[in-house]
Amino acid sequence: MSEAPSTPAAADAAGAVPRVLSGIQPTADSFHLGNYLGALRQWVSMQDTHDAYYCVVDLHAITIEHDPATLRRRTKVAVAQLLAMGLDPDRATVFVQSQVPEHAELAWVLSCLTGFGEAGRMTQFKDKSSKQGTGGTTVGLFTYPILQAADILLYSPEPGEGEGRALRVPVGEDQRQHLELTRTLAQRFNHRFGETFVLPEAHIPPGAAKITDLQEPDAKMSKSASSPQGIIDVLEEPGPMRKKIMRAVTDTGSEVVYDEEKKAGVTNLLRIYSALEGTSVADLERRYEGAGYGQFKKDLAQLVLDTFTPIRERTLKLLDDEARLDRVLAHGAGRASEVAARTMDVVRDRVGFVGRGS
Ligand code: AQP
Repeated sequence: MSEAPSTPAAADAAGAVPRVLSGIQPTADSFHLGNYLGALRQWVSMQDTHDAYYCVVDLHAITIEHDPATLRRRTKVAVAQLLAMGLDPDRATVFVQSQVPEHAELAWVLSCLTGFGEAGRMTQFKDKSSKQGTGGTTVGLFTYPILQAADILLYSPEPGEGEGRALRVPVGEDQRQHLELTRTLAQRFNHRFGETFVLPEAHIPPGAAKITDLQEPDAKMSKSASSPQGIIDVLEEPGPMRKKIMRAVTDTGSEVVYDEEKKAGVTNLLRIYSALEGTSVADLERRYEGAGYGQFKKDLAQLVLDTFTPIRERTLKLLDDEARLDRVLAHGAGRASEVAARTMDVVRDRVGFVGRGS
């Protein structure tokens, strides 16, 4: 692994390379189709055009009850999947959040700038806490979006060097509100302590921003909330994967047409098909006119299998070489730490903390 990205990222009109930062939780034994289409596919393509930082956010994963050995295993499986999907540790900085302690430090500073009511308005917190119940809801779950803001702003292009540089965040639609909070906190910090953070921009893919549950097409496909029949895992065996798609909820009709209100199930499948194949929904509707749901689902299942089988095989191979994964992570943590440490030096100074050497 070389120290600098081996493929130069494309510069913008001002000659600066835009930066990209995103994270994913290691909260399941596999990522799912929603993660892939809503976020991860963009991570891979953006490594060629951006100065890319991608992290597995294990600090976020402990906001709900967890088992230490499971978390450790899932973190490794997450990294292996990211590499198997095409992330190249020479072109993108791939790292684990807890290996860069500045994430937690900046989160504390930002939490002291966040209103209690402001944090309480986050809809993801409301959804997740209502499922956990009062007893199971932690303060960490409440402050989750503030840690996410820290994840992003730590990689804000440097003051001085950073002028004109963008900070992009590829995420699904569900993260839009958290991104807005991040922008608000960046603005608040800049206003109180001087220009420090670039305001990040959400990069939400049109069409695939919200993939829904195969059994409950009005709900988001989710690692923690979907039933096994409602979710397509990237690492799923071909047989069950095909069956789930064939059994996906549709309506009583037979026409393959896009209608969010009346045909939420078929609409979700059309979105998936369109995103995976790169064909417009209108073209798919024409292709399947009069064909019925059976043929449509069969072809979609094949498309999903063709996409995920090579990723699954590469992931399993990567997991056989733990030493290599550890080397990738050490390399990624080193590169991420350089940027994070520089940002925190500025933040500590601006906030008024006394430096060690002074
Ligand atoms: N259904 C989805 N459609 C499109 N994008 C999605 N993402 C998640 N679900 C969908 C995007 O995947 C990225 C990583 O998500 P995360 O692991 O940080 O947690 P999440 O957003 O809360 O996703 P899950 O699967 O529902 O995880 P759990 O159950 O652990 O909370 C994000 O960019 C997200 O937008």
